[in-house]
Amino acid sequence: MRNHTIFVLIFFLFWRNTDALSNHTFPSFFKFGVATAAYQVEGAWNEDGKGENIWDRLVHNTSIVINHDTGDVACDSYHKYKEDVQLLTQLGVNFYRFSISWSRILPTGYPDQINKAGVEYYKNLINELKANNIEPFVTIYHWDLPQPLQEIGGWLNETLVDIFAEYAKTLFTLFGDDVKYWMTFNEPRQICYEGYGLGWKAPAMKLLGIGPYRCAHVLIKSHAKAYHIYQDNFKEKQGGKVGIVVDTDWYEPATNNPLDREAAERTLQFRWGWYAHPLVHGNYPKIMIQRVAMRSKLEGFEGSRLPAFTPEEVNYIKGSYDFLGLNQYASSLVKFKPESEIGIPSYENDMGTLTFRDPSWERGASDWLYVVPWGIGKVLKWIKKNYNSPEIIITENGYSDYDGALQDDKRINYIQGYLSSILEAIYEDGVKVTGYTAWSLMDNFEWYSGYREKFGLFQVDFQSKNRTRTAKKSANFYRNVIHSRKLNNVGKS
Ligand code: GBH
Repeated sequence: MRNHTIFVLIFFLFWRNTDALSNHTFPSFFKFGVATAAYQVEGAWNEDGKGENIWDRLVHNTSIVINHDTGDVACDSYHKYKEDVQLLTQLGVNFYRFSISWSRILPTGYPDQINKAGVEYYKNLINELKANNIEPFVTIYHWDLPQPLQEIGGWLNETLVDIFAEYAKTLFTLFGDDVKYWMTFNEPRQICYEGYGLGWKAPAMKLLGIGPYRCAHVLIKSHAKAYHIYQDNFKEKQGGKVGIVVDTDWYEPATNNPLDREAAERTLQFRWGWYAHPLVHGNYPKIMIQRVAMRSKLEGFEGSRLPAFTPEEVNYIKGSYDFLGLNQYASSLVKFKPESEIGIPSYENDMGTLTFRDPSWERGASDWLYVVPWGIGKVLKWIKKNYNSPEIIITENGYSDYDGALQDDKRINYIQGYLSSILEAIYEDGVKVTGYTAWSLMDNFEWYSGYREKFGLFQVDFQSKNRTRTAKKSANFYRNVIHSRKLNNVGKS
């Protein structure tokens, strides 16, 4: 652990290692992994004492998900985790990023009942990983809130701060001897904007200009509290790291016009800065505080729709991370937009920019997944510059298709292009990227897109009871990258 940190430090003192770049070789401390999330792969939604969560509720009670697909069985990883670990050893990954299902451990959401079978499942998974020399990277919350906590308002209720902290503490206590990388939240923007703003994801609330900010406020405080609990009670003994996972597109100004450039920067602030700025600098980005206050006032609100942190909270939140996780898939172009009329409060109008995609960019199956390898390099440089050059782990990156074909050359090109851009950011710009995670180990339940969009390195046969897994060509490709620690054929596509 210590050695690793010192090595990373020394490396970045001498980062102008252009030989390594021309060889396309990854630094020796750089780790490779793959990711999944509990609701997307586990299945067993009501087995062995697991409680109901907001995704169980959403798939069973609404028609939001395509084809009425559900995660009831998904990849059946709850029963097939040993097989999953075999796939991981085939790839030769250094770590596996998975999430823990809150309601499998605490069926009511509260720590009054601990579900033994749930604890055992994750102990078994972790033991199996360690027996195969694979490090567990654990996401504490990947979108599946226990339903009883939704009944009291979910992430709009401030008491969730304490409840989440108790859940996190339970996990540190149960698994912290073996888990050294913790991520509190996966993509808070999706939780808050799509869950409490647009209503696309559970709990599917449409509270455009109100819900997302209140949710984010509670999440950020929850994150900070979990971080401090770890710092104060576990860090010394367990020696792990705690971070958060924030996603963003790269936002490229559509033209060189200063107005477009300001709009692109503002979009990054509303997207990545919304969460990273409080953690690194103690508060929301200035432009966000200004704009939400300005529009709130014109709309007739007493105060800003963006809640404010107290000075004590600012101190408590500032610096509450050991690393930042970055999920990065796509890019957008941004143009200046004239101020929209005052009407229904909305996050989009608070941001007040126009984002769109270059029609010449190649697209995956997901309507937002444009293939822009240089975008990830620009995001990394931008984070380095604006957020005190943090340790960054790429916690997700990947490509979707519809057919889940074994000959998935487009996925290979995608990963190769993005990895190449990451290498450049490390060697040419000194960005402290210490790991890369491919999304996903296998095809799985893609939220409102059900089983239609497939991201896996392994194909899953969802028609078979067995949920048979088969390696795609990309699994082979990724294995070779990990084994050689090198990118071959860069530039070819
Ligand atoms: C991640 O979400 C999730 O963590 C993971 O569970 C999921 O399976 C995976 O990626 C693949 O989707 O700017 O309005 O065009 C990433 C989801 C979806 C987040 C698109 C940003 C932007 C839509 N991303 N979204 S928009």
